[in-house]
Amino acid sequence: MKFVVLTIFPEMFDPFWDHGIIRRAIDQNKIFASTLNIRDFAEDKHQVTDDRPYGGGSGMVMKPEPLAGAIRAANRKFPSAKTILLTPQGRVFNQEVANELAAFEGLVLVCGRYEGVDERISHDLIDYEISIGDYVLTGGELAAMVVIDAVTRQIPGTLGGEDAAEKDSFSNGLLEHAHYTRPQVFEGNAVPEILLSGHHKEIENWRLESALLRTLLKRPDLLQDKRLNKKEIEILKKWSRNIQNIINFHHEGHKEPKGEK
Ligand code: 4FV
Repeated sequence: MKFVVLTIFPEMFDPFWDHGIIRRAIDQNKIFASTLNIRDFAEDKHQVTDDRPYGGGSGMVMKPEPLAGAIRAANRKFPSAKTILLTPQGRVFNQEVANELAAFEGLVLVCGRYEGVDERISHDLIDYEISIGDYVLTGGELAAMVVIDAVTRQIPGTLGGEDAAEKDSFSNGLLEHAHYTRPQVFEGNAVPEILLSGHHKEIENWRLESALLRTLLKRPDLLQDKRLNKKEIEILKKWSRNIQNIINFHHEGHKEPKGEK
C-alpha cells in the first residue's frame, strides 16, 4: 500500500511515520509513505496556496492551481492510486470504509486547510471524499493520519499475527471483548476465573458474550446493522429469558426466579 499525503505541513507527519505499527510497516515495506508539499506547486514566488473567497465572507480558500499541480504530480507517480479529499462533506469513515480503502494499491490523501478547498478540485480531481466525523478540524492532516492508521492495520502482517485485524472491534460488527493481563489481582479486582482455565472453547464463549454484552450496553445501534449468527442470537435469547424471568418474579410475587448460566 502506497500513501502520498498532500499538505502544506508535511513536517506534521514525521513523528507519525516514526512510531509504532506505522514505523514497523514502513520498515517492513508493508507500506510506502510520503508527503508532497502543496506549496511546492504554487507558481508565484511567495508560493501562495490560499486566497479570499469569491462572494466575500470570512476566512480563506485553498487555491485550485497548487492543489491541481500536486494531485497531478502524485497521480503521475502512482497512476493506480485513488485520490481522497478529507472533508466534513465526505462519507463518514468507519471500519468498513477502512477495509475498502485497504484493497486499493495506493491512496493520495489531500489535506485541506483554511475554510476548505476550491470546489473545482473536488469536482475534477478527487475520487472519494472522506470525513472522519461530524465536527470541523483546522486541517485535514489529522484526518489523513486517522485513515492511514486504520487502513495500515488492515494490511496483512502489519499487526504481527496474520489474523489480528480479523479479531478487531467492528471486524465482526461487535465491540471487542474485555481484555485482561497480569497481575491476576489489581487493587482487589481479580481477572475472571474462566480466562485462567485454559479451556479455549469456554474462553471463546466468554469473549463472545463479553463482546455482545458490551455492544448491547454501549452501542446497541451496532446490533441493529449487524447480521447476528445463530450463536449470538442464542446468547441474546438466553439473556432475554433471564430478564423476563426476573420481571415475572417481581410482577407475580416472589417465586424463586429461574435463571440460566
Ligand atoms: C475534516 C473532517 C475537517 C474542514 C476545513 C479542514 C477541515 C479545513 N476532514 N474529516 N471532519 N476538515 O474538518 O475530514 O480545511
